[in-house]
Amino acid sequence: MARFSALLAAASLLTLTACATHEVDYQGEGEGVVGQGAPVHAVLETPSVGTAGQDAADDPAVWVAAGPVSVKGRTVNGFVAGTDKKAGLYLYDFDGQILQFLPEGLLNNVDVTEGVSVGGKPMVVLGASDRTPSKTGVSLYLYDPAATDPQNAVQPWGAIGTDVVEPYGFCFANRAGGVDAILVGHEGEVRQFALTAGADGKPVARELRRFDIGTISEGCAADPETDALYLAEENVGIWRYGLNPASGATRTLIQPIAADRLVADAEGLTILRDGPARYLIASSQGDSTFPVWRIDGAAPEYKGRFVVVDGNGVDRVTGTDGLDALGGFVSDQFPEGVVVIQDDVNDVGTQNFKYIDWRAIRAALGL
Ligand SMILES: [Ca+2]
Ligand SMILES: [Ca+2]
Ligand SMILES: [Ca+2]
Repeated sequence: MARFSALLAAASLLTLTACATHEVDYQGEGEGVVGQGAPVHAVLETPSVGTAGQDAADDPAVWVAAGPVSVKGRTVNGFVAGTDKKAGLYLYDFDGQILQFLPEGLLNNVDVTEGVSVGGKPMVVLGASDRTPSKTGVSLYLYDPAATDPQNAVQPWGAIGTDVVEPYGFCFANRAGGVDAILVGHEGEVRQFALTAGADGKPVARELRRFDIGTISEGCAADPETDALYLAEENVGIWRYGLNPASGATRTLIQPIAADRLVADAEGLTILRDGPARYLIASSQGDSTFPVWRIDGAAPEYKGRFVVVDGNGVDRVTGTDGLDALGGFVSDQFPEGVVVIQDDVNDVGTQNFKYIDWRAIRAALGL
């Protein structure tokens, strides 16, 4: 995403001055050197996002339903949401095909959660950091898993307004006390909100906590079971904060930027549950690898790194911004979980998302 070293080499001083507080997208400057990691390949990939010259895939989110649901007349058992940060939000099925596109503007990071009822109905909520100048905050979307009419789809719900200049990272935390929405600003500003639906059915966000990470940050993943909130500071490393707002700004650097482990930028973060175990997976964007930690114990335990190589007719993955993972049964192709990863350089067309079988990663790392 940020790729500031490449950016500085490529951009003119004029451009930098004009965009001092805004991201300039990394585009097609080469795939760079891929670091050491256990090789896996993707099972499938989505179509390229957007249109020619608009490389803009950024961040996915995976949701699996308890049973068959309907999206735009298609019967599926869940979906992958993926942002095109220059155009809006895609919904894909577990075969990588497009179910829906919402032309919602400059959406950057997206996450999905259950745990919110609207008008007494349990709903699926999607949230995305929104850099559209007229909106800056978190744009929210609703999906009704019980509706079966042919037009049932993800729909705009509302927004959380913020004082963050450039909304960037975003994740939900489904805690025992309710759902929190956590926004990370480009400059490392964190805003944590309690998200509910009001009597009028509209979203209500109450700020619970704010703190500053320090410098440019994006990746965000919550683990309510251990009361942990993991945040990636792109040029510093991965922090663990308390998820409970009462923990304030107390934090531990679980992984500094370091050769052969986590190479700047530290980008996307996600957590996958596999039986009793939970794993934190990060995007080490600078060397196109994915370090993994087991996090259900007292302290994170590093388990190794994987790389996504060419295979099964799908090109390798490099320069990843966002990723998301879900353990357990997803589909026949992903019976024990899926990891969806943004690919910065697709072999044909613009950027897209790759789907990896969790079993392949587990085997490659000996988990
Ligand atoms: Ca995400
Ligand atoms: Ca690629
Ligand atoms: Ca491809």
